[in-house]
Amino acid sequence: MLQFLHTADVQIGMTAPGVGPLAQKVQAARVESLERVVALGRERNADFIVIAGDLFENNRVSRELTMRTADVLRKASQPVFIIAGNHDYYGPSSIYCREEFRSAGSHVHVLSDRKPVVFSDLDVTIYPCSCFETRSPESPVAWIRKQPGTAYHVCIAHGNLPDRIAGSDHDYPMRDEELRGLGMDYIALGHWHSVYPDPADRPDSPYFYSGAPEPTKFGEDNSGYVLWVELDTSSRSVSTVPTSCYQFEELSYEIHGAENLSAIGRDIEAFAKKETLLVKLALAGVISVDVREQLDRLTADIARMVAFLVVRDDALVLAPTDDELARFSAGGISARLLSRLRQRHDDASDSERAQYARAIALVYNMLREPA
Ligand SMILES: [Mn+2]
Repeated sequence: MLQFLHTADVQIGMTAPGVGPLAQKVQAARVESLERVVALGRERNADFIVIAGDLFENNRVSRELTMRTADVLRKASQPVFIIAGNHDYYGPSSIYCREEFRSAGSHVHVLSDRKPVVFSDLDVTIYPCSCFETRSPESPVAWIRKQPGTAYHVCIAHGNLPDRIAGSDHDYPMRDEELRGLGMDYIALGHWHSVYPDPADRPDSPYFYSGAPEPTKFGEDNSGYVLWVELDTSSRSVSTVPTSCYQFEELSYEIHGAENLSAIGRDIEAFAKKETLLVKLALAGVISVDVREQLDRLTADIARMVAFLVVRDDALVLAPTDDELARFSAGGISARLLSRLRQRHDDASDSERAQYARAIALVYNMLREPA
């Protein structure tokens, strides 16, 4: 029986653009996610921990952060097997050659050579496939020939499956059938930030991406997990364990009236942990000035509730109602301008309507500003 944790793409040192004042905390959460993986290893009495590349964002991560990472790994109570990914690729300037990283200790194995490594006390042969540059058109697993000698065989690789993502032929491509043909008990992959495949759906897959233990941005599905693997000579089980601190949610709404606003409020309310929730609201539709004002109050409330909020409203256009237009003196030039723009808007072709809606919003906002 062999049991271990599989993680990858911790991307320590990555800057978190687009999350404003939260950037530092989101950055710190990446090291904290590694701490949780190490703690899980201890709790579950893992035989080892696999880090399948891109532990670091690049080879220029600060000395301080490198030392902090080494410190976390030093506390692991079992061997840690690391390969270099395409971000922290192995070479003379590798972060893994630096003194501050080496302080992690001798149980932390950076498996930089592409050759089988036997850990006889665990009865396992590891086939590590480190990266040596940022991109490569060659398969990182092409060199592997399964060798006899141990009960278990585990491959660790970092790259892409071009059969699933077209145009990724230069990111260390690996073919599905190539991976199947290796005869491994488990292939631990890194590079994708999402768990793939879902072990609940495809428990017999020869390979798995663990995804990043902490999400890196909006729009990343199934990120924030580590995989727990149990191998027996006749069976295998793979399951996900949540490790993330922050949750990135991208929500889209079509808004036409106040009734759509309450749906947004309800959806946000439904999230259990708002203090670690980052929300991107993508809004589209045509709304009156009154609805716009209600929306602004709602988003201000949401911003106070969650860790971070960004509102994308380029596709949301303002169309003042007749009553709203009447707030301007009848027959005055502003009312005439607005009503003509609205007439143009109503008569315009589909492709031109949006520009008139934007013009109305712009003029309306300028007119209602105090002089
Ligand atoms: Mn990568």
